[in-house]
Amino acid sequence: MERVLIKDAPKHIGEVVKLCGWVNVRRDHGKLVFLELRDRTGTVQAIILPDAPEAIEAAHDVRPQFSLMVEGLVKERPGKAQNVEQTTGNIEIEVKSLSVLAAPSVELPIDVSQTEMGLQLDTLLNYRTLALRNAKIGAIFQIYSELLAAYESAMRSAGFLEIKTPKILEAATEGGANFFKIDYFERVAFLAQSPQFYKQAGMSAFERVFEIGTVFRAEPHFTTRHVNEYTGFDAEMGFIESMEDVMAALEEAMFAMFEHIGKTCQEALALHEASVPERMAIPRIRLTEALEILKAEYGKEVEDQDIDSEGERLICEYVKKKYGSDLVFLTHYPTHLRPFYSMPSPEDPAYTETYDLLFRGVEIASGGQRIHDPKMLEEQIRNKGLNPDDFKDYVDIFRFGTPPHGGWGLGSERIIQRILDLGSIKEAVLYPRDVKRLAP
Ligand code: AMO
Repeated sequence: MERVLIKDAPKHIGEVVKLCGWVNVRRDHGKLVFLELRDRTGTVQAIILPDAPEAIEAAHDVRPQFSLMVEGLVKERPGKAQNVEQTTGNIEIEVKSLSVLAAPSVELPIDVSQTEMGLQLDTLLNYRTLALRNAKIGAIFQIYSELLAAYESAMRSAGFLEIKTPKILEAATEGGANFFKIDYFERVAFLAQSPQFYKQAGMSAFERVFEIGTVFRAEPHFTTRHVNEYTGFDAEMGFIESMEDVMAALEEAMFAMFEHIGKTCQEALALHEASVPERMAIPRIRLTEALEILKAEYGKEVEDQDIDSEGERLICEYVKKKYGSDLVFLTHYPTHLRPFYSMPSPEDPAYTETYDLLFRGVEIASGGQRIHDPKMLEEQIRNKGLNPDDFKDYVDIFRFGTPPHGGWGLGSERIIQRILDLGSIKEAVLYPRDVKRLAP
């Protein structure tokens, strides 16, 4: 007999079908045994009646998380209203035979059958492989899978070529100290802090490129929005007139992703009581103006002309109230806060043609226009106290003739975190890495 998926079982009322799955819950009522069975498509109730003694016998030791194969009659559950579309919730499987494919060989450390497990994040991460079988945790990764598909599809539709760039590098890309050094045969190498240089090189050949790739950051802090390994959604595009073109492309990609998730993940979103933002123009505010708003509206002062995480939360609150938008672009960051490759603003070189995109209180993307003139680039490298000789391969990209261009780096897990309002970004990473955690 061919296996039937649980979601298709309602099409087989009155027939005997074969199902495979995990036991979510077992309940015994007198001589009746009820099993909630789960496969990749859903859950269904299986019932073992006393008139199936072999099945009763086979089910004797069955407990949650056993992997089973059952054959049974698909029946409407008693009490179902007439003319209602059949779903797995209003059928049950009357088991005729049952075989155990695999049984846990240890006592289960956590019970994943309840939607709300009420456990600490650390416990859930310690038993991650089991915790992922929980419906609400599993839903995060169903949405994540759709996010990956949606970004790829949105970028391809907009004419971007998908590339994969190296993650073992000769030099650190983003400056600062948050890079990992590794032994590379006789030399030292660095794990990529971003695909910045290679995506610009890709753009110089293909005009529009995007990457879905691993990013490594040696963040020594414990925060709710940093991990040491994350997946970046990067993009770079050539022949731009200004960074406005780049923000428009990012805005389009964001709403394409939100709309796709809204359509394909209704059940998963409902489990988290979450929804995606409606399409609307994303407000753009200069950073200096945002800092004035913070002072005037919230009495908040900042240091170093920079906005901190509290400031980001408050400015999002303000934008939501004033414009009804869950997203906001903050633009024109001061030069001293941005990497050397950022294009200085033509009207005032103390500022840059760069932006951050904030979503429901948190920065999810950074980007801007880049310097494409090699002389200007070398000057900016020097201005940052760095040596142009250390960036020769990078500067060479621009010696071959490169159009005005820009792009973004978008943190994929932060998008999920903000859509679902997760307490920590780690909940949106399958096996997160932080200062203390390297396993599982
Ligand atoms: P930036 O360093 O701002 O910019 O990173 C881009 C986006 O990546 C996400 N992010 C992180 N997510 C989880 N854990 C971390 N430790 C972490 N660090 C960053 C954030 C952030 O907005 N090359 C530039 C981008 C560009 O200009 O194209 C860059 O890497 O969502």
